[in-house]
Amino acid sequence: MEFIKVNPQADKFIALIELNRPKELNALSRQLMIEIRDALRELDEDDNVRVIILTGGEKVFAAGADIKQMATATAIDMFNIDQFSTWDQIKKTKKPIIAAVSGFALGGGCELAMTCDMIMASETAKFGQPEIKIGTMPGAGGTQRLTRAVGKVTAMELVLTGKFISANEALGYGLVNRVVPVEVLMQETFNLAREIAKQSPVAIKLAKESVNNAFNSTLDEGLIFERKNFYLTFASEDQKEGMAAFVEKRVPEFKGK
Ligand code: DAK
Repeated sequence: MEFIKVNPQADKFIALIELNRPKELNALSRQLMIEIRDALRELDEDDNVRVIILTGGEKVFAAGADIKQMATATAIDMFNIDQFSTWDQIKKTKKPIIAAVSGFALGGGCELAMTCDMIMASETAKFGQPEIKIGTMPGAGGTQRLTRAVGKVTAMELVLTGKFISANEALGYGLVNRVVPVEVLMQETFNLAREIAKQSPVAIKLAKESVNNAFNSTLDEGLIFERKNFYLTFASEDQKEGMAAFVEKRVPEFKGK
């Protein structure tokens, strides 16, 4: 891996992916996105991983797709390069992914954070979809995920002006889970990951799938989907263990089975 660092056991059941292209402000080159895709595939299959944290480090999350790489591309070049396979893998990952965002999360960087399941932000985080300023528009879900997260008028303003918002504004709009001082961002992100990692991995994956399904279905369809996944948890050893532990007043030991 040239542009990311991966630690599959950064903590018990928690993997860490760190973007590592500091001179280019973690611009999301094609190679970097391929590395993220490959890392996520592996971590999703690793039984010792239950939660994945994705960060860009303290200075910057990611300043967007690599503009230098895209600048002279034709529409057909963009069409032929199957960039979406990398983005689709993030979406397909069954385990929860938490983005830890410090500094700029712009364009594809903001889209990358939004493709994750939760976003922890430092006070220095800045979010934006500035593609409009370079003559294009969001292409990796910005118009869709941002709109669902913050609502139409705010998404419209951000997408049409390209302006950046602060971490606290993002919190107000419901784009991020929490804003914390930069020095404790990773600590707080790991705390959140640990809370999730101690639950049943089977139930976590089914619950994640159900929440995400809310965006693709009517309420009635979503409720049916939820119900099926709820039933499915009763096929797991973890559900038996969780409920037995409650009755026996002890801490459950989930195995992901
Ligand atoms: N791409 C390539 N290089 C970048 C970059 C980027 N997005 N952002 C920064 N850099 C490079 C700069 O060129 C500079 O390199 P050198 O000149 O030193 O060689 C270095 O990083 C430091 O940047 P600055 O000197 O500009 O640093 P400042 O602190 O002055 O400014 C900034 C920071 C983040 C405000 C500024 O760099 C900036 O505005 N960057 C561009 C932000 C932006 O427009 N982002 C959106 C890009 S378009 C898709 C998937 C994704 C996308 C589209 C389609 N498909 C799957 C089809 C996404 C598109 C985008 O994200």
